[in-house]
Amino acid sequence: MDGLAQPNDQRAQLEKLYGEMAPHSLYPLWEVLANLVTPTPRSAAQSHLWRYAPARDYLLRAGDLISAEQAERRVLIMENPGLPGTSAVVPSLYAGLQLILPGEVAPCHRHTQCALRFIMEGQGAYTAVDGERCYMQPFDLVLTPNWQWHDHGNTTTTPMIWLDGLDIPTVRFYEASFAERLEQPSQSESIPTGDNRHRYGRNMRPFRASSAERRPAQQPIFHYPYAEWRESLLAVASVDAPDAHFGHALEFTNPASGGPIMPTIAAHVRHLPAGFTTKPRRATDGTTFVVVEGRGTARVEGKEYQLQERDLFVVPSWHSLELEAATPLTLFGFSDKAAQEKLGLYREERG
Ligand code: 1HN
Repeated sequence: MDGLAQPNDQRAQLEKLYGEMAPHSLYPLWEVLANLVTPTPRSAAQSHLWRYAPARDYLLRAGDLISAEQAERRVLIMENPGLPGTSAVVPSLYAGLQLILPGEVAPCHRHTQCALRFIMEGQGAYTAVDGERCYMQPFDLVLTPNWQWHDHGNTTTTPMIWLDGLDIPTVRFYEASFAERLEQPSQSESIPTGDNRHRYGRNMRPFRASSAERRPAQQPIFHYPYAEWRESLLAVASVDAPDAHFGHALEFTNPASGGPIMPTIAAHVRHLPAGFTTKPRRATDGTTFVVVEGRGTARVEGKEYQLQERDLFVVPSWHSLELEAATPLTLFGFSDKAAQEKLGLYREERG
């Protein structure tokens, strides 16, 4: 054996080898290993703030140019500036702002992507999910679980705008997208409004899997009203000392599992008393936030964002977040923590 080539030769000979292998779809791991298996996460995503007022103006301009029916869904994608061309807010999730104008219908379809809606503005337009209409109020959380028929309609006199959060990039990654349209634009209303909450939402369920079952066993609830989560969060805040990293925080749960709201997406709300500053914390779930109430500052890896009501911002994986509340500050957030926990990947670090 002559041993390995000398350094000068080695590079040239390796390059020659790579050149000959590449047409055969073979590549050297040792050239890319350090980028494939990093000691800590290196997100390509960036932290970013979307001010609500200008986003709303663009959305209303789109409303003058294209109907909900024509667009199928009239949505401005909140694309992460570090992930151009991906329609992703973090690598696994999608976020967008959707507008439905008075009299409009966003036609009925279903798909394997699951969706949440967090209502930003308007009063009483509906989302129908598998035959049941849910009339939406600001800051309600509404789910459209995987493969459930859904359409939206606005029978009110004012525009309705909400945040859509979907696992589109996750489903794309797994190459598991299926979708279909219903022939008619709206599904028929076969179940009375509120039925999901009456049957499954009050720590009750139909007795012994009886004929009173209306919803899929794994996703019984799809409406989490603001009036209820706010009351809970403020009641907790009035008796507990704030957690150093979160303030006061409550997660939305799926009563079927006691776990996160959907298989891929988790969502929570948090409340910081006026003047409270959190200690820094980072986690592997990049999180998209909505400012529900109040003003404050978010510091993400040293970058400062001034927060106002209805602003939206994203904190990528393993980016340290500190929050400072100028007034009482309430945030909604969603992430892929649900999927990461199932895969044994979720980690956090508290500073
Ligand atoms: C969708 O079905 C909705 O139902 C919103 O409102 C946004 C983005 C991509 C694919 C499907 C909706 C969507 C979407």
